[in-house]
Amino acid sequence: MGMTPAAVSERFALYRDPHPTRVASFAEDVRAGFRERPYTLSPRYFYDDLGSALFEAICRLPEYYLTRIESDLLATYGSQIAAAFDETLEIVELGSGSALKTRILIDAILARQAQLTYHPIDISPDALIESSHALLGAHAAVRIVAYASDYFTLLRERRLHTQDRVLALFLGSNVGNFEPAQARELFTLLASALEPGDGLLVGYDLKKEPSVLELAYDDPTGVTAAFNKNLLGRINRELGGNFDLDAFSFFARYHDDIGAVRSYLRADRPQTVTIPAAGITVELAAGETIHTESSYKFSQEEMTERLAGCGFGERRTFVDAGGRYALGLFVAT
Ligand code: AVI
Repeated sequence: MGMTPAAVSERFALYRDPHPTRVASFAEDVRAGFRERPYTLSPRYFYDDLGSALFEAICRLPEYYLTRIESDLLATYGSQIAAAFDETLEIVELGSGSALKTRILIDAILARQAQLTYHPIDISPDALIESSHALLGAHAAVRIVAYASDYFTLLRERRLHTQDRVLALFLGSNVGNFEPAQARELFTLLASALEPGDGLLVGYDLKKEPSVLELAYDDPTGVTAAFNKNLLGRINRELGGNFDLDAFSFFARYHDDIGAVRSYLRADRPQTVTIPAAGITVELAAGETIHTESSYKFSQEEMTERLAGCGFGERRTFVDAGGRYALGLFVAT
């Protein structure tokens, strides 16, 4: 990122953002979310250690089909995706996390070329180091150039160190957690950071019956409820709050007008909560809600049209037999 990588070995470089854009702190965001009604908390704060473990459990729930179908689609179509490009490929991944699913694609690409450079981008340097370590151990032919950064900043400042034809990955239906305007900004930035002919693979959840979507986001085992309530637990642990987690219920609703499942915590009785490190006291009426997340769903036509507006043409879209989830392969124009 305009500087020497912080961690270097022959096969691993880690660039840290030298001037990280100041991001609002947890306390500031919590204060902002309770400043006006309807109350909101940002889904960005789901993923502390406990929240990440709960998310992994969600990915294994029978009702949360997204992760499983995406892995199956990658396994089935990975070699066709790799074969869609004639040149040596490098992978750039937005929000790489543990990069487990990426390995399926890495294997498919390595069946066609001897070596591969993988560029994961993630806000957490620890997650990058851990996942890179595991990947390097498993793949002798992989070299990693990692970026610990917010990806808007990285793309805006054009700091990617790619050399060959790029296949950018935005998997896991992560696009669904962005408001439409933010998603447009991200894809437009990505298009201008790529060369014409570079690829983009987007994993997204398809629109379907609300009952299926609502079950995926409000599972009967209560794992997703615990995942959402952990936001309140995290406020208690880190900001000294006194939320009574038992006094809240969780629910998720599909909103047809915006095409998104919205998740909420609802106060079961009137309550007054103090959050000392945010310097606030929050009053909740019985039945009052806190919006915790939106998960947007798309038709194939909608995704193709949106990406066309950002500088990407559709090459091919892979959908499972049940028509539930899509992997869209696009090319920068
Ligand atoms: C990470 N993200 C794409 C998940 C989703 O489907 O919106 C987060 C999640 N929330 C509840 N279940 C899963």
